[in-house]
Amino acid sequence: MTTFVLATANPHKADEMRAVLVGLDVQLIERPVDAPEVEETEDTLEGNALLKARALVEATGRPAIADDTGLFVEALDGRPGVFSARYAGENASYRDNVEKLLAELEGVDERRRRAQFRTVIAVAYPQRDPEIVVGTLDGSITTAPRGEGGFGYDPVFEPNGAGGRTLAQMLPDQKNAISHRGNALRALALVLAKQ
Ligand code: ITT
Repeated sequence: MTTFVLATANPHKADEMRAVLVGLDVQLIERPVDAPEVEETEDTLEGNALLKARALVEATGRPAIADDTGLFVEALDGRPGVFSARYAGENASYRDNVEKLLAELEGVDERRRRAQFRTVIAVAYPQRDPEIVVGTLDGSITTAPRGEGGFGYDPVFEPNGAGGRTLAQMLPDQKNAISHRGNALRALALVLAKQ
């Protein structure tokens, strides 16, 4: 059984990763509390996922799994994209980011509120080349937040074909079954199964 360290400092992400990878013959361990913080200095999700995974390999000597996710909104030319965590400023809360997004989309009609969540997962190893997988989810941005579940932009993201519910109005398993992160993790499971 291979042990991987989860590079994420975001407990919501870690929970979703564990839930989707539960059937695999791998052990997932939490990021050590004293692991150095990684500045996300790259301008792509791939670049930042690799930075985070490689930093954890360096800190722990073990294979590491990192996720970098962005929300790409059509009417905003793909913003907030790779800057989704810091959209409303360096220490912005989820609520600040959601409010900024709704303000920027004020008056934008439904068709132009199309958006995509994209997750890139990088696995880095001490002695071999990294693996990269991608997962996406298409949907649109609502005009007001709805639902208490999930995290981040979930209350304003309505996936296509989800009966009008936002991701925050779904149970964790329902979100994981269709989400960007769930899709990336299922692709990762296939890659790990071949190793
Ligand atoms: P780590 O870098 O420690 O993994 P992070 O929260 O900083 O955690 P990202 O750099 O990938 O993660 O930032 C992406 C932001 O996008 C995150 O802060 C959330 O606001 C949002 N986000 C990521 N995944 C999401 C999801 O499944 N649903 C809603 N919002 C999400």
